[in-house]
Amino acid sequence: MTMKIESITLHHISMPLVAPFETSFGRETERECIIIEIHSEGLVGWGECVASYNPGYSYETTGTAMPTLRDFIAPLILSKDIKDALNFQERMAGIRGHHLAKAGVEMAIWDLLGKRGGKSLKQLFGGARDKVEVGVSVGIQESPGKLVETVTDFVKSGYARVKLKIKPGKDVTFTQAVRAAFPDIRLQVDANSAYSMDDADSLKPLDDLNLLLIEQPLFEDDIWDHHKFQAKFNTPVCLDESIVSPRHARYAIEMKACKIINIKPARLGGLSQGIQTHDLAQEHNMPVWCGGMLETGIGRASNLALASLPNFILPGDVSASDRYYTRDITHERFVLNADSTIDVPNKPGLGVTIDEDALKSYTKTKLAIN
Ligand code: OSB
Ligand code: MG
Repeated sequence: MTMKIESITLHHISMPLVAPFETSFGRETERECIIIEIHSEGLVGWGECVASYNPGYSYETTGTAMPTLRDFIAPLILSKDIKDALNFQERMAGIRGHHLAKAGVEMAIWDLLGKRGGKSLKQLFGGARDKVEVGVSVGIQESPGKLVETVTDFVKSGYARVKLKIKPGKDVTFTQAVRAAFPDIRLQVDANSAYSMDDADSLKPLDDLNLLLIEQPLFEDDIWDHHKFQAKFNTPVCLDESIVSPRHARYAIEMKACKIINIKPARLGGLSQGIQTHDLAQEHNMPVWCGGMLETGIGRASNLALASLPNFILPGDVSASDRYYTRDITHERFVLNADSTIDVPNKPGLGVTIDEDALKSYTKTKLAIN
């Protein structure tokens, strides 16, 4: 069977979030991304490039991903027979970086592979569960009181694990307030690289709050200082930004820079790279969990399939659709079960169908390449 790529269409979209989302690198009220539509031999595959409008999380933006996809990635696969994700990765070897752009295309290829073979992504990956444990990532709030209120709403709606975004000045007292209000909840924090080693002592009170983990306290390209940070803390350090390939995961493991890894397949360069990182961590008895990038239903379906793998031991940042969007671009909406889980899609490919009217209404630019 062949899988000749006939056309690639890029949909640069912007969707209003149900509530603003603030991290140490900025505040978003709209979420931008690029939806990738690939036609091949009578089938349509969909993918999501999670680059956002500014380079706060990653150097890639929707603005850099559009020409990278058009001028460099698409020409390497158009009219070609793409056998599988590894064959796609081999073709990308000459393009340095741009993982978010590559990952969006790889996702669409997986969707096509699944649809062609009548298998869900979970089946293709060898997933071990039909539902995955999830939590909610709570943006920075103006005061500890406001944060406790916001967390209370999420706990009431059923989230059994809460992640708090922190930044200098809005860290220890904010986290202490939530811990005091919820003595038993599974709680963790994410700094998105807002600190340096000089701040480690001021963050030390976090070590008394029984947190699951402290995510990416230091620079986005650092591994070694995270080793020094981890040595000072009992709470496990979890790396997000710093792990940009399975190779970086190995560096972090060998350097003892973290005890947990946040897997975002996009940051690693694609779902295949996420799976490799999962397998490597598993060999070293290091738990992983699935991070999120405020995905649409397309990327959410992909994350759920990935998180069905056995070493995704901690709950993922894969919340229900209504936590992000009033109207999504997939007909399917993901709902939170009473046990703080979300069902893994089980239809062929990603297992979602596109609401073309919604997609059109959010589109800023559409570019067909063939
Ligand atoms: O660091 O995990 C992060 C969103 C955008 C960029 C970076 C991060 C996040 C989140 C959101 O935490 C997680 C979600 O999709 O719910
Ligand atoms: Mg993070």
